[in-house]
Amino acid sequence: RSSLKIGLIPADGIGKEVIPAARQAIVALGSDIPKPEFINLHAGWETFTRTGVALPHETVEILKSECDCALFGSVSSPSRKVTGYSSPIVQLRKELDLYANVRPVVSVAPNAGEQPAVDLIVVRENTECLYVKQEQQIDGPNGKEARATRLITERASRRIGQMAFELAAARSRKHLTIIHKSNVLSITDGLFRETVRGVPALTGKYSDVTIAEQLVDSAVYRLFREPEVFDVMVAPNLYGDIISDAAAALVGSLGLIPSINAGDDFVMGEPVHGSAPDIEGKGIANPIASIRSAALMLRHLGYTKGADRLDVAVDQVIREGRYLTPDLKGTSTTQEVLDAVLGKL
Ligand code: NAD
Ligand code: K
Ligand code: MN
Repeated sequence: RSSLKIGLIPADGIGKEVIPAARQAIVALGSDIPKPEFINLHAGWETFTRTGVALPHETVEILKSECDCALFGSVSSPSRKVTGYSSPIVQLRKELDLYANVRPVVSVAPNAGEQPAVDLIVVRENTECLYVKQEQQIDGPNGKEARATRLITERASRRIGQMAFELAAARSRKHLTIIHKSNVLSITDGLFRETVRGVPALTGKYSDVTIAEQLVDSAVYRLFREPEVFDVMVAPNLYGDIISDAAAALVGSLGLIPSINAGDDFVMGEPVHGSAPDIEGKGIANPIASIRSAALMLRHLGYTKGADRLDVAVDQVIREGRYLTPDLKGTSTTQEVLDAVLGKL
């Protein structure tokens, strides 16, 4: 590639503050990556209130036809049902078949010599489970009655399982924990568990990866008690969402945790956090999750050197502790943290 076309979808709230920061960090990589070209794209609640569409057709088309990859910020989704509105991030993951949400959670030790206590990756299935959003409400004998469909397929479980084994095999501990609740949901979670377990036999690979299982509730408990037991965790969509937010608390802030939404043909970096209405517009959102998401995206595309440089710069800034946003008990602004990172780059 002579250039790298990156779609930017800041969307709502602090997404508009942190995605521009990630863009500047990418630009600072210079010749360590192909020359970046950015394409600004719309999506989100604000787009919906302005145009009546949360995910414009044009955004999807440009991502598919022109972009090599993308960075997504965060959307504000109302908790009540709004006719015609559907979360664009959930839709985008489906449209681009970004079936894996990969979320590394790593604590940065206060000094470089110490081993981090938390060093895990949550691999979340990204296209089904309760997030197929097939909900209905009827008037029944007990008043209103609401139901939701929870979809688990062999195909989606197999490919997310394979991605998880692949990631586990590349790590030093090579340990995979399957998260489920098949003691209660024996058919749906049972299928997920069996299918993931079947990946080594099916592929004839990953014999060096050790496999464990943990029910989702006790997995959260264990995560708080002894996070060091986990290496790679693979989970259906909803459990993966919850577990990765919980893991974020262990390392200090959601503002640190990056992710990629990855498929076979496309990758989209995205901070795990939402639009944070409580701090929106104050200029104090932590840009690190987005900068790290850019690093993950570049790493996924094979630009290891650029990715490493971003991660090292961020690690240095966190360890020094001079420029930290309020979520990390600091007093710095988004811009000051970005400047500190750019200084290291
Ligand atoms: P949130 O992640 O937006 O915020 C949770 C808490 O973490 C808040 O106190 C917030 O200030 C803090 N926080 C999050 N990111 C931060 C950052 N970068 N720097 C400093 N502090 C940060 O979650 P929420 O409050 O439950 O949701 C707010 C909105 O975001 C909702 O509309 C929700 O639907 C949406 N949301 C979107 C996504 C997404 O875009 N994929 C994900 C989660 C939530
Ligand atoms: K987000
Ligand atoms: Mn979430």
